Amino acid sequence: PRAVRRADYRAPEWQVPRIALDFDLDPAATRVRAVLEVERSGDHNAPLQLDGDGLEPLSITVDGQPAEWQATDRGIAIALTGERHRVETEVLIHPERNTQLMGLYASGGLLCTQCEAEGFRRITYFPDRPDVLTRYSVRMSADKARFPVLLANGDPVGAGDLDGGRHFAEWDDPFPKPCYLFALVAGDLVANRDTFVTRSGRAVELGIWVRSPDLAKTDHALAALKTSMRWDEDVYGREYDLDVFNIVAVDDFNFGAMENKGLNIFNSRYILADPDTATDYDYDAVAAVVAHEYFHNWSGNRVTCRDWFQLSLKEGFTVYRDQSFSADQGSAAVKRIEDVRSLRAAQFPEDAGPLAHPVRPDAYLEISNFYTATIYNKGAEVIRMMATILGPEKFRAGSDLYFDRHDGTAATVEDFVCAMEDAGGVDLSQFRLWYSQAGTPRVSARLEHEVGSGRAHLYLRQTVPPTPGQPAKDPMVLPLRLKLFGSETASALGTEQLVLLKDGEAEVAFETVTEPPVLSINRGFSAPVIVETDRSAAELAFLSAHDDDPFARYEAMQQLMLDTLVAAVRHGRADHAPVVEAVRNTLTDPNLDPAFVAEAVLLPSDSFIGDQLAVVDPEAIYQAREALRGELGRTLADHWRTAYEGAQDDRFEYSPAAKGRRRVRTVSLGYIAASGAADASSLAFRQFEAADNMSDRQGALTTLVNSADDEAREAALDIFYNRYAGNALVLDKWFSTQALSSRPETLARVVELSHHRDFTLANPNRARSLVGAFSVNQRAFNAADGAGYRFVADQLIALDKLNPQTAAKLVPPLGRWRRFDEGRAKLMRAELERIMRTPGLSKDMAEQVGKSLD
Ligand code: B3K
Ligand code: ZN
Repeated sequence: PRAVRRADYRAPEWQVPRIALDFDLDPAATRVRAVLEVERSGDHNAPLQLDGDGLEPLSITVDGQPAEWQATDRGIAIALTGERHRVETEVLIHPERNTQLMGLYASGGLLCTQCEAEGFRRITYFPDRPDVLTRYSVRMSADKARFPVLLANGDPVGAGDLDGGRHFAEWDDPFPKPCYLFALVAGDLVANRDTFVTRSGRAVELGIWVRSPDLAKTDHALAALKTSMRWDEDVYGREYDLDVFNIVAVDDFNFGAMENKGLNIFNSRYILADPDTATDYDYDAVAAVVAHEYFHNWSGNRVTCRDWFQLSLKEGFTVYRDQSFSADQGSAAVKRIEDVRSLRAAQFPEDAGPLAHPVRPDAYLEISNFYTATIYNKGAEVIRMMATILGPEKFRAGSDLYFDRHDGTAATVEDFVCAMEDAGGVDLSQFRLWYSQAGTPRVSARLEHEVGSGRAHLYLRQTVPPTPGQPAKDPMVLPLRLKLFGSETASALGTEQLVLLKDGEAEVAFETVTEPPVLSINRGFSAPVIVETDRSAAELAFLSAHDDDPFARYEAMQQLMLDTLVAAVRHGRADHAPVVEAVRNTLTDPNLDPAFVAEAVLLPSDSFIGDQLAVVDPEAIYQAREALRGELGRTLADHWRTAYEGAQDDRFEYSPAAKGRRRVRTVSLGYIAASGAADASSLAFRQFEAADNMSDRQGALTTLVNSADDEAREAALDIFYNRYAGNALVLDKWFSTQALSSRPETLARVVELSHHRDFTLANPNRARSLVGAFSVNQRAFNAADGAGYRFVADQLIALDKLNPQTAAKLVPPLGRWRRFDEGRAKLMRAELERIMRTPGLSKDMAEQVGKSLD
């Protein structure tokens, strides 16, 4: 396969101002008729190139006459003589055979589409690139009994009955859009409906469409939708623009959801929620994804991307917008902690490994592989830094300017940065390196205090590590929020400063530092960097108790835990006392929000500990972490009990405070179990049985699944399985909880589960719940004999035949071989090589595996 390069971008030679699509829907064979009005763009003789993938052409005409067309490596080419033509094609496609879930496919009795990034070419011949903007009118006909509901983008304009038990519907989308935003859904669906009145007084009909048994689980999503619509008006001045906004939930979906104009299609896991089946984490994720897709209506749809290298233009910005939205709905501090935790879990390793790429990549083989944590989450951090540098008013002015200038067009990352510069009156030339240089910058910070003069000096230094194709880097602009605290009075020494570190090295001077200062740096995680300081355990403990930025407080505690755990892995033992005391302090501080406490007392994950080490030793890391957990559990036993009992509610309530209490309960239960208390498993079992909500139930199940009490563990798993048999989303939890278990028999269990009658690779959620979850279980996946690697490779080879996109997403854990000892590295490479040799390997997998081996 040939790489697509950003530098090769050429504007389209033909535009398609209008298309009329006519679908004769049938799961086995659907006939698609397309009438394209095409228009020559500029002075050239190039033929019209239409993409097509797996289409069976029935007829192709130009201006009513059979066309002269050639098959090309990516579709067809038609030589045209005039400025404007009417090109008509008719093709046959087979939704039921579509296991890739790209294009038009069948899921649980529905027919639905997924076109981003390049699925539209699997539906009809079309220039499948985001800079071709077209007005769509769509007609669908289908069997009325099987498919009573027919939805598409835009507004409904007609419907009626046809002969033979069929019916039709017509939809019109007045907004020109790229074909990746096209969607249709046909099926037996019911809607949870409501009306939203925009701030200019237009009424919008909202509908969340599901199969009828799921209707009761849609209230949360609907409420989140209305909250997001209002929020985007209030915070960004963006109003909704069509008369209807529909969301459909489907069970088989390659990722979270899709922002098709006026017709979002969702993985059902990000719509359906009720207390019995969804955890608090699920509730939050539903609201965040609903908001994210809704926000795309402006950041993505009204202003779209010129080419796929600009993907972060819509994704980074929209993630930033959904993060800000979620922060406004509950605890902003806890939200920031969660976002940074997932950045560190997914993006930092990506940026440090063989798949590292800039936020605006330069080349790809398969664009689907670039829907990454770097494009999304690092992209959001880049937007956040611009917001920090500009301040809220100028940032808002910049976003207004961006939307004004580029509404109705396909824009670039450069356009966004220019709008920020123009509205903010700032020069972001050097800042642009965040888009072109990959790798996580490292900052070292050393603070020196001169007791006599009352001066302090902060010495900062930055380095950006080499990444594939980028051996040498320039210094970047790092906005570092920092503050000093006096270690004697425990109060702030001056106000917070925003330092823009632009050079390799810099020095910041502080006056009237009258007592020994402690450095609080990168507060709020103002820059997505790794900070190295020489702060002692005592200083970190001090900050964890006294810093007035909650994120910085959390961060100090994490650093203290990390230093302790890394020392334990390196030397086989470490002084646990400072961590124990800091956790005690946090647990007993009556002024802290319980939700914050629950986050702050959690130890860093096995894999984040691994990221700090030159060579990951999964077994030693696991032992060190368990030892510290046990020590915390035993030494603070009474506190965990008090916290556990104090956080008990009589009945489920969905509020930030109640969520915080549930979180404290489950975290405390985990520590009680880690302490080895004799009653731990009966306590967990009681919580498991008494729970009136999934957070408590799954929290208890996780504790039991990790426990050595075979009887309790197996009983809980059986009860859980039987209670939720038939509920796919909850069974996913049953699979993933076992795949994430720290029990020594996890690998054997996972292999057994891969033969379970409820296991299938055909459903992406299910595949991820077992294979995806297992491959991030650092200890089990990295079993020294390579059996974990072999299992995952076997599954990926099988999955690639069905669904390359979902398979390729699961490659990165195997690509981490450089981080391990020689024995494991060899075993991992052997599995990657075996995958690479598989006949008929997809382009998706070839790219991911090939890069992972390099
Ligand atoms: N834009 C879609 C993602 C499409 C992924 C295609 N491989 C969902 C989102 O980010 O909102
Ligand atoms: Zn998105």
